[in-house]
Amino acid sequence: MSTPVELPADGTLSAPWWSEAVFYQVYPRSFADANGDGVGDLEGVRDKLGYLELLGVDALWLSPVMRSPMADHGYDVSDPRDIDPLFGDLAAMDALIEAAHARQIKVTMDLVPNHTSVEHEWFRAALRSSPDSPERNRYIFRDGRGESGSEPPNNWPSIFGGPAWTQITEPDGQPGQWYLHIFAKEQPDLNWDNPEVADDLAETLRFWLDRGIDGFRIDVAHGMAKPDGLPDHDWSSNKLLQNTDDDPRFDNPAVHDIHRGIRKVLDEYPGTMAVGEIWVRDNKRFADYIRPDELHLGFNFRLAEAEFSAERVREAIENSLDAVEQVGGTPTWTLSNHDVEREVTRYGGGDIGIARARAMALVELALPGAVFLYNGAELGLPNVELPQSALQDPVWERSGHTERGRDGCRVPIPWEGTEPPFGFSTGKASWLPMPPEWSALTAEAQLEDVDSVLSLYRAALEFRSFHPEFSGPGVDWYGSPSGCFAYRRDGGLICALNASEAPVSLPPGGVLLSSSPLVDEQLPPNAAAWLI
Ligand code: ISL
Repeated sequence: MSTPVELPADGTLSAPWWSEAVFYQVYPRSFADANGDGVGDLEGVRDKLGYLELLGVDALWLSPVMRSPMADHGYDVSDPRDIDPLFGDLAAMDALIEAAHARQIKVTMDLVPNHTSVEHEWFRAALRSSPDSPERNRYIFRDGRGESGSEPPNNWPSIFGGPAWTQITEPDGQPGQWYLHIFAKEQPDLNWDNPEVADDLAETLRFWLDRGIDGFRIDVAHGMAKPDGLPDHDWSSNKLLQNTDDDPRFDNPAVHDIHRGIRKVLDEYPGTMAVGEIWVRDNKRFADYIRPDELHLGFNFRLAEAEFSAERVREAIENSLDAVEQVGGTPTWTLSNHDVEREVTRYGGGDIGIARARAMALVELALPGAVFLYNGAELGLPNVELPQSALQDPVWERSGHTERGRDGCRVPIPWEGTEPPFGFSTGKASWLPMPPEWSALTAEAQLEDVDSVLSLYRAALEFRSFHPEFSGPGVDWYGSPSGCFAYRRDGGLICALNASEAPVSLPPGGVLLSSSPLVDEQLPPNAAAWLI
């Protein structure tokens, strides 16, 4: 892997900020609620910048805050160039950007180019217009199959369950054409063969870049382009919320021109960046998205998918490094986000889940490249088993109540105090209920406890940004006992993981940090350590 370089004004070579940044994903609904309506907002985020500075993150990624009827909690955008009143207004966004920059924290935001909301003015115009109109041509409308057109145009399912097509009623009151929605029916897919769509995205990019945004996370970056003729597919092994590499809904070759277009605009704003959400497993095909003229970073989900085993985690790391090496790109690491089960729960829950999540935080933060933390990971929050009556993810309804969806990882952040909503809201309630036992996990309680998950993260982030041992793109593996691994960075940092059931000796070196206390100078099971 080669580290990308950029030439600053003084002529010295340095790596761009994003290439080793720690990004912190704020899920705005769940982060901090300043106006007391039970839903987080932009002012809430601004209030917590001191905490984020203390934690030591370099940049924020805000999940969507644009205008939206919230059918998919903001991933259904009705106006990409405005802030939804639930979260504030443009002035609140400007104030957040300014305040974050004053603390040297960059601000990046989600961009949702694959689809809009059904409430977007384009979609409303499409419904009012005739089948062959330019208004319809901004989306993917087709006539239905069967004699009366009453069958969907092809057999594609939606990622969230049910068919990927919905039939509309034409302006004359007759059953009419069908539109494609890979996600919920409230999220019609845009027609990326229509140049108007790309022009509009460029306008949106410039709109936010002109306001000082430092970059974008591109939602479903492997989506957008669709195959000619929208062919039927054999879906017998299809699973909800998942796609495979042969899935015709994703990773079609024309997508790369779309990313080149995005990159062109970003290049007009030096120092800005884009990271794609890319669910593509083949390394070569994944790497294509981060070629020098496409996206700067691509989310790699292998680490988030790997079970807690030295073999699986090492495989995930080697695979990810191999992928980016093909194009001289930068690795991107993440253990969780707003779509997946939180790592504490994934690794077994309870004390063992926390121990393993602490260990994996050190494994992740020692790697070369960019790291994305999901809000609450630094507090060791588990997934929450919510009562059915509380579930809000569209997946719950669309799956006919067979798939609970993603609300369990979206429960608001406990900030302080002993009772829900734990300072999350200035009001009495939170949009999802918070477990009473989270009183032990509040940021306030953890800040004072040197052994807390939060203290571990703070120490790790500080070492990572100030120790030269974390430099260089290379990762060399040591021979290790079974169930363990150790790797060394070019700069000299060693990271050792013990996922076996017995304590193990550490490689030679001074211990900088360990996720659990050493026992007789040995690394206990479910722990990791940094040495120099
Ligand atoms: O296909 C998948 C994984 O193999 C899906 O998980 C899919 O790519 C993913 O759900 C896309 O997620 C993003 O777009 C969705 C939104 O609901 C998610 O929250 C967002 O992260 C639709 O905009």
